[in-house]
Amino acid sequence: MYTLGEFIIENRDNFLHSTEGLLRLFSSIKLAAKAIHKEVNKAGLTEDIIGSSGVTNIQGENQQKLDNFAHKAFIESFKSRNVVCGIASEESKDFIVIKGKKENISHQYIVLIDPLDGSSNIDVNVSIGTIFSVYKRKSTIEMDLTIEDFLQIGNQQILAGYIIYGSSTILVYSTGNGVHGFTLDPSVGTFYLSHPNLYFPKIEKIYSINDGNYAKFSNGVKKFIKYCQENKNNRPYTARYIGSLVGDFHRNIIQGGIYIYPRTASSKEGKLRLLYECNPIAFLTEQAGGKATDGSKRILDIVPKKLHQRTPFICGPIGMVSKLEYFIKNNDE
Ligand code: AHM
Ligand code: MG
Repeated sequence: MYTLGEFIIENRDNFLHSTEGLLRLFSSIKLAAKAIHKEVNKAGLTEDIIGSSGVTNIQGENQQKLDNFAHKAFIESFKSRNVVCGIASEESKDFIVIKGKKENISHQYIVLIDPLDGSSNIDVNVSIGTIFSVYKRKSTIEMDLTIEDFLQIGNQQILAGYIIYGSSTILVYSTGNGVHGFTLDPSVGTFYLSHPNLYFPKIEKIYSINDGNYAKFSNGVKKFIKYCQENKNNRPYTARYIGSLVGDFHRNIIQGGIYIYPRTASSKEGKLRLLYECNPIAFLTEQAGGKATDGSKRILDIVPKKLHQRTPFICGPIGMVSKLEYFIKNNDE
């Protein structure tokens, strides 16, 4: 039974940056994840968790109480470990600067985070998650942070991952050497290695898309859905959609499937956020032998222009994603 900490130390040669920094980052992430795990498990018992906080967030969406709790839990946890110098969160308009001791070389990481993804699922006991992404700061340690420290291209990520609060709580991450999952044993509060080397399986059987938006999809996307539904040559596709990116992705990486949130007639930029959701999931996708694009461009090559930028998002096994790109290219462009 490998703990997450033991695994990091054992595999330290695979991480090109400071092992101490990585351990501190995970110390913060684990602490906040455990606090959220505990709150999620009380949902329904206390008024503090269920429902809206009454605030509209920067995304123009109704912020849930747990969104707010998760945002604060991660900020406080990162502040306490002297490893992160700046955070941008899906829940806050501007980036947050964390002052640290200047001489500490570990104190140079930038975190981009969606503290509670899939929040429409909180009140109905369906899986939700946290998605995180880590970069080295671009400015020197003597300078103030600038927006350029946060608007980095996805292929510069040094760590990306998610925590799924589902039937169990699982932390999945990659530092660029495969994708590994650790399950929380709540009785001892420890994450143990449970899913080493996650990789999209050869058999592709799932497509995940909110087809309630069907009328607003482009012809290419509509044709791909029909392609998945037709039973030619015994193609085995089935549809599964939770409405929680972390939950949908976690299932798809284990069982083999594509996740699609395309642009629609009413949302030309799509719905998902490039920096907090798409880049980290794209990083994991590629590390697991898959492909992540916006329909034609690799997600990890997109140059971000603003913090809360949205993008159409497709990720999954190479064959399925390439097929969808083919339909888009031949019907929409
Ligand atoms: P959120 O960050 O506000 O929770 O929104 C992101 C979520 C994703 O987890 C999910 O895949 C998608 O929004 C679902 O959107 P929809 O309800 O339009 O299908
Ligand atoms: Mg989200």
